[in-house]
Amino acid sequence: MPDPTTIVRGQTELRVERPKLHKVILLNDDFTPRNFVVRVLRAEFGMREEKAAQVMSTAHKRGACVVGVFTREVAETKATNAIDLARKEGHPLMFTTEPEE
Ligand code: TYC
Repeated sequence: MPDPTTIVRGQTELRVERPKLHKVILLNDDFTPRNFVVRVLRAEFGMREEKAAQVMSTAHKRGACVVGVFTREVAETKATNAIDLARKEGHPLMFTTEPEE
């Protein structure tokens, strides 16, 4: 956990901490079409075609790939939205989130 910082403004002391960041991880499966994975990465994570294809390919080969790092709420929302997109199209694609060390 990062050290808290104290900010002093006149009579007021504020203790601020950087929020802990969380990784969104894309998991491989044997069924979701590659081009659909790329489409989800573009739609939900704002990736360009080339980057999305790279991330998809890494997950395909290694079993998983970090998609991005966000505050906890943003990471969870993005993972949930991406899973929902896949379910709507009948694909088992999965994303997980975990705190960064
Ligand atoms: N392995 C899938 C296939 O061969 C493609 C795929 C890649 C699925 C990455 C999920 O995270 C994934 N159709």
